[in-house]
Amino acid sequence: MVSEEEVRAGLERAGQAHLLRFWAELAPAGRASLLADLAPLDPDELGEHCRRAAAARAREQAPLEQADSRMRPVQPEVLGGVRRSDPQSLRRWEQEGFHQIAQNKVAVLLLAGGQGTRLGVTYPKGMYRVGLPSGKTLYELQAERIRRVEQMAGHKHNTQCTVPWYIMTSEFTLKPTVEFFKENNFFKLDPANVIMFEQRMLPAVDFNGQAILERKDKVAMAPDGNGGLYRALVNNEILEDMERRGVEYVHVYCVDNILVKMADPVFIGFCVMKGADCGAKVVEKAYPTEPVGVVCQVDGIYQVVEYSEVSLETAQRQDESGNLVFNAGNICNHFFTRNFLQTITREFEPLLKSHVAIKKVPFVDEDGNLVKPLKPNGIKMEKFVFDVFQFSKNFVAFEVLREEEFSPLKNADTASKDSPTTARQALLAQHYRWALRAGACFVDENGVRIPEQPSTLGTENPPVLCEISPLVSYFGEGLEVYLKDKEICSPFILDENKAKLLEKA
Ligand code: UD2
Repeated sequence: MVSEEEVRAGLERAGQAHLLRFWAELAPAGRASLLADLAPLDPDELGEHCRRAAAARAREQAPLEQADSRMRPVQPEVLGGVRRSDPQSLRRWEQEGFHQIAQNKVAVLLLAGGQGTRLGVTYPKGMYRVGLPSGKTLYELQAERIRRVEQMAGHKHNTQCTVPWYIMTSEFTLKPTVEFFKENNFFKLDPANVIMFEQRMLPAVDFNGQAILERKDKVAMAPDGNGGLYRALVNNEILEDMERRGVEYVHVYCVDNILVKMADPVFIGFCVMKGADCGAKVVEKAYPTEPVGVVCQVDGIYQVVEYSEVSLETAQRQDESGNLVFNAGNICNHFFTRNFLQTITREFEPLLKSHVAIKKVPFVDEDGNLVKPLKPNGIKMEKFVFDVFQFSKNFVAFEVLREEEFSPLKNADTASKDSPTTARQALLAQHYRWALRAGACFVDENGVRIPEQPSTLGTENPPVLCEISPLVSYFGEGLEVYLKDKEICSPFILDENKAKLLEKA
C-alpha cells in the first residue's frame, strides 16, 4: 500500500498537490478511497497529462483548419461494398470469411467502456432494451449473433468453432457488465470465451492544467477514450491470449449499433483477401452533420476525421453531381490483423494523438462546496480507436447499406435521431424485409392480408411487428423454410422454438 507521504511527494512533483487539500478533514474511509484513486497514477505521467490537456485546449481550433484543407475522399481502389462489388466477389469474400471463422482465426472485440452520457442511463449501454417484442438487450442480440455465426461457419466446414468475444470495459462498466453476463448465464456462450478487461481512467483537468477534485475524497476520472484499447490490450495481455487461441483477425465494434454483424464473414473475407492489415466499414452519410467520423485521406494517409473535428463547410462540400465529397461515414466497425495490433502496441501507441473534449465536470471549490458547473470547465483527453489507421500498410474500406448495418443508439427518446425508437424501428423493418423476401404473407387478427411495403427502411414503423431471433437467421438467410407462403399474424416473434414448429407445419 502506498503511503500518503509518497503520494504527496509525487503530486508535488507533478504540480498537483491540491488534490490532497482536504486530507486533514477526511475520515479513514475517504482517505483510503482517495489514495486508491491516486496511487496508480504515475506522477510524471500525471504532470505531463495535465500540462498537455491545458495546452491542447489552448490550441484547440488550429488543427481543424489544417486538416480540412488536406482531406481527400477515399479512393475507389481501396473501397469495396455491398452495392459497389459484383455478386461473385461478395460470395467469395463471404466464403473466405466463414473459412477463417471455422478455423478459429476470428475474434470480435467490443468497445464498451463509454459512459453513455447522451442516452442518460446509469448502467452500461449494452444492457439497454430498446423495446423489442422479445425484450432483448443489445448484449443478448450480440451474443446470439456470435452463436449463429459460429454455427454457420461450423456447419459449412463440418467443424465446431469459436469466435471469442473480447469486451473492453472501464471502471464505470466492468462490474455491472460482469454481473449482467453472469445473471444471464453468458447468453449460453462458454464463459471461457468471453474475455472482459478494463481500460485506463485519466483525471479530468481544468483550464489551468489542474486535475479536478470531484469530491473531497475523489478525483474526477474518465476513461481514456476508445483508443485506450491499445494500452488496455498490453496491460491485460489480450494479444497474448489471442495468440494462444490462434486468433489472427479481429473485428472491433462499438456497443450501440443494434444492427451490428458480429464477425461479419463478408467484411472479414474482403479484408483478408485484399491482404489488408486494417479496414473500416463505412456507410454513406445520411446528412452532412451526421455525428459519424469520415474515412478519408489526410496528406495521402488514410484516417478518420471525427465529426467533432471537421468544419461545417467541409462536411457540406458537394461534387458536381450534388453528392457529399466526404461521404464515407465511419460506423465504428474495424478490422485489424493481430500482427497489426501487435505493431501498434509495440511501436506506435505512444504516438497516438490525444483529442480534447471540453465538458461540464462537477467539482469541489476551495471551501469544499460541491459545484455543478453551468458552463464547461473541464478537459477530458481521449484517444480514438481509429487513429491507428495512419500506420496501416494496406488499408481498405467496405461500404455497407445503412438499413442493413447501422442504427446506433446514442440519445434518449426525446431526440428524433439515434434513439431507442429509431434503433427498434431499424431492426424490425429489417426483419420485416427479410420475412417478405422469404415469401411470408402477413395478415391481421381477422385473417385479412396486410398490404406489403417491401421498401420499409426503418425511418418509420413497419406495417407489422416481426422480430427474428439471430439464432434463426444472421443476415436474412434460410428463412424460406419457415416462412414461404405462410400466413403470418402480427405480432410475430420467430425464435428457435417457433422455427421448429413452423418447419414441421
Ligand atoms: C463513434 C465514432 C464516430 C462514429 C460513431 C458511429 C470514435 C472515436 N468515434 O462516435 O466516428 O463512427 O461512433 O456510431 O470511435 N468507448 C470506450 N471507451 C471510451 C469511450 C468510448 O470503450 O473511453 C466506446 C463506447 O462504449 C462505444 C464506442 O466506444 O461503444 C463509441 O463511443 P461513443 O458512442 O462515445 O462514440 P461516438 O458516437 O462519439
